[in-house]
Amino acid sequence: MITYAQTDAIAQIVIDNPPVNALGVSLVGELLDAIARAEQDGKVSAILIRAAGRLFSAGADINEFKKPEDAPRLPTLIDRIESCSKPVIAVIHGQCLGGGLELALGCHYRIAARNANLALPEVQLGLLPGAGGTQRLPRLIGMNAAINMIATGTGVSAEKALSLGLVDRLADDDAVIVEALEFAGSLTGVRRTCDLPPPAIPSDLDAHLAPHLQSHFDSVQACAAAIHAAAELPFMEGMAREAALFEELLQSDQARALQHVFFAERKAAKIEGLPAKIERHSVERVGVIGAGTMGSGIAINFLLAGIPVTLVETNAAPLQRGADGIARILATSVSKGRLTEDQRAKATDLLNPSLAFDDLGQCDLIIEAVFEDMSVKLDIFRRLDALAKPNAILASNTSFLDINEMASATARPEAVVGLHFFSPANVMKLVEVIRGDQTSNEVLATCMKITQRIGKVPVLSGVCHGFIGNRMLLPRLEQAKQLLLEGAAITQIDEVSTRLGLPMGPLQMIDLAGVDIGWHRDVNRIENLNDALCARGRLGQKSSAGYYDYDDRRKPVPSTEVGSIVEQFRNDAAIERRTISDDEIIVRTVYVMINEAALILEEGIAQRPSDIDVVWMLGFGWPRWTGGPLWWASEVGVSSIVAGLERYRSSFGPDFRIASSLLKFEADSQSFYSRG
Ligand code: 3H9
Repeated sequence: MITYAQTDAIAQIVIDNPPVNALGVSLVGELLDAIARAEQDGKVSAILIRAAGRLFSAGADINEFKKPEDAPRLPTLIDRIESCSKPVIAVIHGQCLGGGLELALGCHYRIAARNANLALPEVQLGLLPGAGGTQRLPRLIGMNAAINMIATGTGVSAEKALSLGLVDRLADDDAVIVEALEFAGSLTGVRRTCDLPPPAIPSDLDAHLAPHLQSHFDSVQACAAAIHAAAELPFMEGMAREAALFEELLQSDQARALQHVFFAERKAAKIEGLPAKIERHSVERVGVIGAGTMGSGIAINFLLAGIPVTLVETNAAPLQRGADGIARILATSVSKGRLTEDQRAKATDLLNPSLAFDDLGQCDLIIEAVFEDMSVKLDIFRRLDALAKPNAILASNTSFLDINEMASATARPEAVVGLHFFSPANVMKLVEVIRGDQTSNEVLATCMKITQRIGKVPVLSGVCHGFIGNRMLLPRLEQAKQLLLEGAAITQIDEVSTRLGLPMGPLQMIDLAGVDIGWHRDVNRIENLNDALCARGRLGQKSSAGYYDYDDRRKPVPSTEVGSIVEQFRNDAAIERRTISDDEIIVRTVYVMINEAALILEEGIAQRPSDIDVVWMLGFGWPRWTGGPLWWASEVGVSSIVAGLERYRSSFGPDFRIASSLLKFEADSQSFYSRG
């Protein structure tokens, strides 16, 4: 796990623990031994700590937080490195994260390759840097810069690290070891971060902290407390304060939830039962059919990943609008500093807008993103079958429609798959990869890989109406409208969700998506509340009016007009208005989703509960600090969920049934997750 070598008078300790050089207990033990060996060796004048592979270290091993107390601990190792009598130099390349950066901070000097990224992302795991990071970093780079890194987990480039004083030297990627050896040879003494004076408290500290402290993450508050300790307490006392805060966070519900999220997002891309060695198709060129908001957003992902895109439309005007939209989004990214001008230019060059359907014949992956009409989709798949390359993957971005039916329009159903992006497709991280009855393993494996390559988190779903995410959404939206008719206020319904941490309630979500989805505009038929709103021109945020009125800044304000529409509907349907409790709203708009998720799992539509958590966190903004809907449901307790659903059973309509798996969990005192 580590190798030890000596070049002239320089000892080289190399961390070699693939895939990410996590600093687990046994590695820490080996490093302690190696430092002792180098210190005792009279022929060694300085010590390099570097790493094999593509990165320096991802930090402490997250799987090992539950290891017994007497195991060799990272803080002990780092203190040992810092107290070493010979100069110790960290040689950093690639990612240097969490405990990995803390180890580097314990070294006396740091040299970084230009490709390095240095970060303390513990806060995102519900933790704080617990191996001295909160005490050493502020001493090195000052309070405000340290707060930015520690309280947000945001990384800094090697160049920025140099300007902050976080590293002492930069080197080209392939020269960093040679330069580190030279640097080590020139050093005559040690320089310990713990000996630096405490950081000065800046006059604008409170203003600087304020935005961070609004976070829902308890870890952010703890980070702020630890950084304060760095300024106010002697080093050793600050370390003790950090350790106590770390222990407290480690036991917290949020930390367990956020670590669940970390592993859930990585597990989601894995398909159960797939052979370990599977041949993936190569994807050199992508075709996108439809240059609307969705198609353009999808195209941007591939362009930014360096993959050429043929964007096809039937008419020149929408094609031009799509290309202009893409250009606008790329330019905005440059102005916001998210993209360099060079990256923008390269992405733009890779776009080929076309009116010729036949151009898709060059593409390895073709994604249709036209409107949700099965007959249009069937026609597209028939035409694609006739012209696409033999190995091409034919994908639909449908949100609801049947992938198997589309596959049946081709003579190659094994090549047909769903790739359901979420809007805005260039921003949202989620892609549901829909497995049709005959989709081949090779096609699925390729889709998992290519969606990861464009920076997305793919989740496998079987075919059903709405797949995983939207299927859970539908009963939630139905119940929200029904609750409105029964007497709940619009704001009351939505606030139950926002209090849970969701970015918006169900009625705000209808406004965002468009009240007119499913509206029979041509016949102006009014069958439900949404239709009635549409008939008054209240189409949602896009018309500045839906369930709410919206001002210029899209702030939702309750609408009196909607109140009277609801009133009229209530009277027509002879529904008696009553007082509705928040408890009822949570059961009918949230517990009902948990029930749907249980059915989704029973039917094998989702592979595992954690995939459902990922879909709702990344597709719908479910709060990460609660671990996703099913992690949250396990915390609430399945028996409470079942009892709630029983209590309001009559509200859910005649076809409603409580998932048998929920009833079994209740009977066995189990849940979606077993608690360790
Ligand atoms: C810490 O340091 C606490 C200290 O302050 C105090 C201690 C007292 N541990 O993401 P990938 C696994 S807390 C264990 O797909 P990439 C990951 O699960 C730590 N395992 O690769 C996956 O496993 P599998 C603070 C880890 O190239 C495999 O490695 N550090 C760890 O897309 C590949 O990962 C962080 O929060 C870990 N620390 O991204 C950094 N990290 O193959 C967390 C990864 O079975 N890590 N694995 O699915 C990352 O951000 C990314 O993994 C990284 C690589 C950028 C490094």
